[in-house]
Amino acid sequence: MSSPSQGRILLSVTGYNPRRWFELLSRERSVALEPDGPADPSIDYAVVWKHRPGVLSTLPNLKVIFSIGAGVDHIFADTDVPNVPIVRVVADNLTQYMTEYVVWRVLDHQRQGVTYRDQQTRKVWFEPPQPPATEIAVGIMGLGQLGRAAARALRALGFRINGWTRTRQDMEGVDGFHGEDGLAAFLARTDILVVLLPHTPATEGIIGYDLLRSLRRDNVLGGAFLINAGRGMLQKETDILRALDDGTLKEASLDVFEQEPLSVDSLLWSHPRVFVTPHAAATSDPGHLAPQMLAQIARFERGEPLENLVDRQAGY
Ligand code: NDP
Ligand code: OXD
Repeated sequence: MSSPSQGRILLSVTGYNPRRWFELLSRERSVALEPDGPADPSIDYAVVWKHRPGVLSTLPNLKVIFSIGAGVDHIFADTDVPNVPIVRVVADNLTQYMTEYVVWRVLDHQRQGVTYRDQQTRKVWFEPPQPPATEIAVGIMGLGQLGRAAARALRALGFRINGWTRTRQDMEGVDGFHGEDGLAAFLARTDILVVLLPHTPATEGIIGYDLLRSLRRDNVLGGAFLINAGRGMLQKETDILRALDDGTLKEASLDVFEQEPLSVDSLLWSHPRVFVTPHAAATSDPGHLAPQMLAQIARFERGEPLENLVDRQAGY
């Protein structure tokens, strides 16, 4: 139970109903949905998803910001974030969901789901060539918590794996590339591109026509494929449509979009070779994460270090 001496939590969420988070965090702490006035001294912690810009800088005693997601671009969208530690989500079940999503989409592209669904609507009984995983290279942009787990699962299925990171990362069974200098070589040997990067100033708009044009198209699958479950702001959707329509890309699976929800006017919805999901690849589960945040707060108050801290300089 909360006691009056304990710092309160501000729960600042837009875009969905935070009721479940409120219930779970309230089991141990007093939780506010808005500060009590312009300089509320009672709030020590903030738990946020797309919070109201400016609200955090009004809190004189704020000690830690907890992101409800693994990505923290929603926090830095506010240009006035106080200089306190930011903790992001790292959780086994989130990683598992993302691994399932990536494996699902890679296998659907490899095993020609688009072709078979089309054949079924036309009642066509035809087996196209089935290239094995061992002849297909999946290139993963971002080998962090999520990218590494996806790489391990795809590797176990026999796919060849390339990884692209900001700093050099060595991972067994993965051909590693890093930095701007490593990008061209990474793309040139990638058939299926999986994007699991954070959105930062350095990655914004990186998935454009020139990048897609650099993927390997002359391969056993007869073209290049894009899977983006990182962030929509990494991609230029007009470039993706152009690449699909001129054969630069064969198919795309997109979980994230420049604007969310995706506009009903977007041509991506009805493109026959695009698979759309509503930012649902790996959803933060409050039942799993709220206790984790409360445990971190308790450890922090005992003077122990916080885990899963964001590097403000790098932006993720
Ligand atoms: P991590 O911080 O663990 O990993 C990020 C990876 O991206 C690292 O390998 C990092 O390189 C690399 N990276 C960052 N900037 C650059 C750059 N400029 N150039 C090259 N590589 C770069 O993040 P997670 O794996 O936990 O999550 C990744 C992203 O997935 C999140 O930021 C979020 O946007 C997205 N996400 C989407 C969800 C969904 O449902 N669609 C759910 C959860 C997360 P290095 O190793 O050198 O640091
Ligand atoms: C996240 C997300 O960043 O849900 O965790 O996208």
